[in-house]
Amino acid sequence: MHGPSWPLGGSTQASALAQDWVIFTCGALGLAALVWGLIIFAAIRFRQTKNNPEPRTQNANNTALEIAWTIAPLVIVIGLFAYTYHIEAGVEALAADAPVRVSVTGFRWGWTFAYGGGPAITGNSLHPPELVLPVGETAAVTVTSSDVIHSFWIPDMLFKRDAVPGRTSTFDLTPNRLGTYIGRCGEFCGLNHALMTFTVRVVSPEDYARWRTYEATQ
Ligand SMILES: [Cu+2]
Repeated sequence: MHGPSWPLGGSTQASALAQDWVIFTCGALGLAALVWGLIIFAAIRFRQTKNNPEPRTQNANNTALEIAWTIAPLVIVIGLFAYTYHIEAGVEALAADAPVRVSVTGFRWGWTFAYGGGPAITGNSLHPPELVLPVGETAAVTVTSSDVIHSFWIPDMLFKRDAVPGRTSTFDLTPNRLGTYIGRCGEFCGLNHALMTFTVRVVSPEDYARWRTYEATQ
């Protein structure tokens, strides 16, 4: 069972999002090193000593520097925005012919996973349901709710989508690691919100086909 961890992600979409996260984090660390480095350098280099009793000359302005430190952050922000936009466009893209189709319905307090032309798995807070997906295959997921707003959330897949009554929201999920993942409701929806869990079991395509056949006979 994978709990919250270093965000490797469990799907191709999550890997793309994790990559974005790493770029933001490395960028922030690089910038922090520059700022802290300059502060520490200035504090040591220009500190008051016996040989340097007076403060150095203070410069009121430096136009070239001011232009540089206005443009540099703008360039960084625009770059991060463009890169994130590119990543999210890929994450939000829908495959035309996803081999797996699942309709997710949230309700107080549980979930139903209905497979296109196949079984519908329902569970509640006492018996959380399990979503079974084949590894390496794209699942087209539609999310809705039958009462109040819930949110379909698999923390390790780095993805959350609101389940809004009267609306259907669609996204693709392509699991790329075998295992069992914890799922939760990510939107406070009432008394048993915290118990509104589910699991996602990512299996081989062969095991998935066997599971579908087994469910069909139940
Ligand atoms: Cu909920």
